[in-house]
Amino acid sequence: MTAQNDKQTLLDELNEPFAVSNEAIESYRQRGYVKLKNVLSPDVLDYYGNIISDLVIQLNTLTKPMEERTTYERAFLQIMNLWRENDEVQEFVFSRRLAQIAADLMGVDGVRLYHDQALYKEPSGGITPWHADQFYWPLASPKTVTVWIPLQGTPMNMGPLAFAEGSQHVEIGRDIEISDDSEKILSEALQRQNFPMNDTPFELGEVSFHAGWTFHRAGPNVSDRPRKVMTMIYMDRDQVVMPPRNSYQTADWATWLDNAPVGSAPASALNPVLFER
Ligand SMILES: O=C(O)CCC(=O)C(=O)O
Repeated sequence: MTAQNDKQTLLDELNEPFAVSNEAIESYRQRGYVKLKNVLSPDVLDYYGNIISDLVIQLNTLTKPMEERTTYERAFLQIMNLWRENDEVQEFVFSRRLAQIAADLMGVDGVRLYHDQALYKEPSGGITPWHADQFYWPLASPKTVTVWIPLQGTPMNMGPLAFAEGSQHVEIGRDIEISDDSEKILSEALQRQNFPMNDTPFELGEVSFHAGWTFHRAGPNVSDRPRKVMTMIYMDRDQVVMPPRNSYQTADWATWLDNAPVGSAPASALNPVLFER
């Protein structure tokens, strides 16, 4: 096989359909997340993972020692919208397969990209405190979902993503940013309400999808390897921009939605439709 054929095989895999079972869809809707095995092959993860890692190293500006960082900074290196930096990363982020799964889970006819982000938890990196992502987004409907793609198998000592099952259904803690406070307040509130927690390893090729209002966290990385993760955030194609409710949403509106008019669909070049039926 030529290198060109090899590359085409990887691209085909990224764009071919993936059958999502009714059970997985039902589980996502009830629990607010789902973990799916064998969504991407080791070859795809290796090829695109290397390109993403090179870009993370190139673009990262967070170099101060762990002891001097805030809780948020200790959680991960966070590099956003890599698709705009590199054509091959764009191929990965624009995967029709992943966007189709997002559409199936949300039960919508099409999805747009909100933004992508690499989240690299370094060895000795700290916890990711409990939070819900949609606190940061000026989006009217809860039809948002993040795919969390570990670029290596992720055992417990690397800090896999963990979920409070069903927590998207209750309106607690929707005004709390990621912080020591969010960890304390939310872990107490979630325990009080008896949400079961799913905190389990990820096999290579396994990914999770979690809804914008599902509370999630991750443990520290106590291994000697970086926990490399790529994520894409999708929204319903017909999602509507709402007036920002906090300073983070004001910033997100400009950065990720190109200040699309309130009340309209976020339809600028920053938010391409990645899948449509
Ligand atoms: O990777 C992590 O530790 C946190 C990920 C997360 O919060 C997210 O993708 O929404």
